[in-house]
Amino acid sequence: MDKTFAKDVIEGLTSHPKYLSSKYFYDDAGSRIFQEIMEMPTYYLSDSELDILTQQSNQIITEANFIEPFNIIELGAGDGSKIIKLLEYLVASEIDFNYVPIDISQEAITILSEKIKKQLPGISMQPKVGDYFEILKETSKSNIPNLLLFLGSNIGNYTAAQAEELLQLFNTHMNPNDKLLIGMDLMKNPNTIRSAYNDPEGVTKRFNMNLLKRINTEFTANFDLNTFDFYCTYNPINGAVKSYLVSLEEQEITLSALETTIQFQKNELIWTELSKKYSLPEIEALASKTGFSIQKNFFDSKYYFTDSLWVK
Ligand code: AVI
Repeated sequence: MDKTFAKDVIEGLTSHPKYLSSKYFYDDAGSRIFQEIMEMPTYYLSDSELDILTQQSNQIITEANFIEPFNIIELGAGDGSKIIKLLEYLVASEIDFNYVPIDISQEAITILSEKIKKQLPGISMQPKVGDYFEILKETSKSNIPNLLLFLGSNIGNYTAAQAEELLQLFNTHMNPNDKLLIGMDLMKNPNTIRSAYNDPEGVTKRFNMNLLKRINTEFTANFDLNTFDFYCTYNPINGAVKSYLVSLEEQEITLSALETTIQFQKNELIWTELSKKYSLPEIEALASKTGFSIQKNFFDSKYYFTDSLWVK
């Protein structure tokens, strides 16, 4: 049993209001549903970042100005769909680099490795499954420069305090000449943002519901998915998309393996995810608060998203 997950589930479901962390969405089934989300036309984030990396990989690498060889360390690499254009550019330009994708899902890393090997045979790659910081501790010992990638608006899933803590930790594990390329989703027409998360096909709903399924499997719980719904809101003032599961009835859920029962009122919420959208001044402030400065922002053609290059 994953003891941290167990502790977090008990803590979250016995709190008022209830919450669960979206970091637990990504078991193998959840990672697969997330790939479906990335393919949805309304989920513009993937297209925007793909646009940046297709059009501007050359400028990003020129701007980073590394002595070769260098490492590209991708935190939360997923299925590799975000990075492929950058890797293609590096290979085509005969640049000497080593790719280190890191993810918590073994299945995602296996899919990624096979895909990259097939598309870019001969690439130097060391895929790793596990905790970012354990792996970063090791890579920071090497004396070749590191370009850290934290793409896909992954930072948006952290609260302000968590994001600061995480970025400060990145900073601590970076050598003076290392750089960070961080993907951040920008504030924009609120309807565009709402459609990305409130999809009519219900894929995002399934993504959230999968967390209850996971709890059923891992802790022998009896969540009946038919008695829960999905709800999400976007607040254009603070840029927060917040996702919830809603109990459709008053009910008691038993988590047998954790010897815990949880009471739900009718329409009671479980907060499952924050997806934060940033303004440019907020990005500046976050960088400087965490020991970085922005070297350059790379925007997509619609100005929906930035891959922001940060230096220590
Ligand atoms: C991984 N993360 C940046 C996604 C997001 O947009 O917050 C996860 C997601 N949640 C619902 N749709 C996609």
